[in-house]
Amino acid sequence: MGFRKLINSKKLLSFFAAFMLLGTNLLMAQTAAAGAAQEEAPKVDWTGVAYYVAIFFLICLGVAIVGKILKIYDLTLKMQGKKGIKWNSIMAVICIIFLVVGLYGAYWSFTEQGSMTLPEAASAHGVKIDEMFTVTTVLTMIVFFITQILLFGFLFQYRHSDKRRAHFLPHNNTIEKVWTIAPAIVLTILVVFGFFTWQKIMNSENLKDDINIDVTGHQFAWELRYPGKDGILGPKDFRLVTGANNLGVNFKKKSSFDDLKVDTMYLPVNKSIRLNILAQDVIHSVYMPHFRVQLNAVPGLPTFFKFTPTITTAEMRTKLDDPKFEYTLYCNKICGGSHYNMQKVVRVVSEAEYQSWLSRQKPYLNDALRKELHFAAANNEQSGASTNRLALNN
Ligand SMILES: [Cu+2]
Repeated sequence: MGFRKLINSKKLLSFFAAFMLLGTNLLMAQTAAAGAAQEEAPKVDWTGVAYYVAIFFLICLGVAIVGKILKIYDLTLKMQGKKGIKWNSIMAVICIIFLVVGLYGAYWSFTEQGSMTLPEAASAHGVKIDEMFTVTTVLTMIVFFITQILLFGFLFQYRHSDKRRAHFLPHNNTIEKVWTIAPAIVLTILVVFGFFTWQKIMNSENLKDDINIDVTGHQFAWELRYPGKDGILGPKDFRLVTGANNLGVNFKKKSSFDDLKVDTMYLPVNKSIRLNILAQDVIHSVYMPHFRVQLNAVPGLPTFFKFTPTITTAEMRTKLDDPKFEYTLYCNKICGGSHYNMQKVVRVVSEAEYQSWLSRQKPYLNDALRKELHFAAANNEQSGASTNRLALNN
């Protein structure tokens, strides 16, 4: 029983939690300081988690002390036969202050942080996603403002008064029905609206003029593979992955020979792009915020996303008045320590620029790979496909 009491003790648990928090914070601070020590004299950074926790506890202590003083003052008033402090009125006023400050906070976050939202969608389906987002935000904001004003307004208006008696309302079917059915209808409309939009976006038909691009994630980079002149990406097999052939492209198949390895993702404007999304180790996520594209890359579960870029990089630079603007492909699953490294520049260009860029790209089948695979045509670039027979190690 003694032990049970011990583990149920709230004080002890709170102390343990505070201790863990401080300990972790100190440990993190030390690691950071150790890294910094090599370059310059270690600086003690007091603005860690523990600093804010301490400030919070101090504020709580301050509030508790003021509360106690008021309580004593209240008791002395009563002992002198006077009327005590009107706590209900104080609470009601605090509620109104909370409402006004809170509403101003919501307004402030819209006006201040609102400028941090993404620029206009640069893809055809992105416009629909933005519309959906706007409708949902407007609807929820209307509900938010009405409910908050009613909630705190009622708290103020109907605070305790000796002249008024509260009505006991144990159950009311009409009210229950209204607050169950009304949100259910609104949510159903939103979900159905979203479902149809998603169905339109997820066009699963593999059209001939789609540009197929393989995006493979591994810790910590994205690998991009474009089809060559034949427009077909060669097959891949994880058993063929080696240092040089890190995607495991099957070079027994002819369609693999002209595949291209690229660094920057170039996309022709107004063309349907099909991203084949793959992962080699852990779950990554293809995230291209400007095109409103995001899909997980799961090992062993190849998937794809089709979209059509509509605004070129140059046009976007003029629109944003930012000559250095680049579209980017990120990983937005925290997939490990260097996850932040998983970024690729995406450039949307005209068809002509795209073709000229494509002609300058290097084939995936480079010299090192030819050597590794004992490729017959290692020293003969001119040889046709017939001599491109492979003698794999196995
Ligand atoms: Cu990742």
